[in-house]
Amino acid sequence: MNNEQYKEILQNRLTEKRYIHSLNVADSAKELALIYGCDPEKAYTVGLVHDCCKDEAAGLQLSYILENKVELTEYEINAAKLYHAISGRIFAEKEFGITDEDMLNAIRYHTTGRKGMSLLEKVVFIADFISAERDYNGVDVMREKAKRSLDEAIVEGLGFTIKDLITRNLVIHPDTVLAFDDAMLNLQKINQESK
Ligand code: DGI
Ligand code: FE
Ligand code: FE
Repeated sequence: MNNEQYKEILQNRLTEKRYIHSLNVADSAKELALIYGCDPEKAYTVGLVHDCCKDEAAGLQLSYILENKVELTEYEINAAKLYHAISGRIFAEKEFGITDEDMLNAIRYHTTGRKGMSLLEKVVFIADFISAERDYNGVDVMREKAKRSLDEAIVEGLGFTIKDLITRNLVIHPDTVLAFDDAMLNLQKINQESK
């Protein structure tokens, strides 16, 4: 299947708002891929499909995940917002025919991030924060950091997410913490070298 076919399916699966978000994340991911040197076409496609299950009811996503023999950890079961990354990865493989492991991982980890993310995973993770329609307080800083360093942008973005989760009394997934620390350690290594 090609991007045009994905778009047709997504337009039917997603609200208009989320469909526009998906097109914008695809554009941002391609732009970042060109800056940081990973495959721009893979980045565009992953950006396009990354939220393919997000507008499905949580209960349906959960049964789809379990039907496909994916086990949820205790950190995931009560965090319905995390389901769409897991169900989306399954859908992308089964319905979109995507087989590239790196692309599938970029979908799977686009919400939490994880330790040791590939370049493509980082690019998609950050593209989701800076897509054209995003207008939260601090999006300009995120856009600047995204151009300068993916690790800096990850620390900024996850710092924002983690603070927000704490304020809302929600479970912070271990992958979220590990992604933050991993990016922070990378930055500290770079700072040490320049001392
Ligand atoms: O799907 P999008 O809205 O474009 O963005 P996303 O996939 O990054 O999802 C953001 C949501 O995920 C937001 O409501 C916060 C939630 N989230 C991200 N990391 C964690 C989390 N929720 C919990 N409980 N724990 C996390 O670690
Ligand atoms: Fe998402
Ligand atoms: Fe998204």
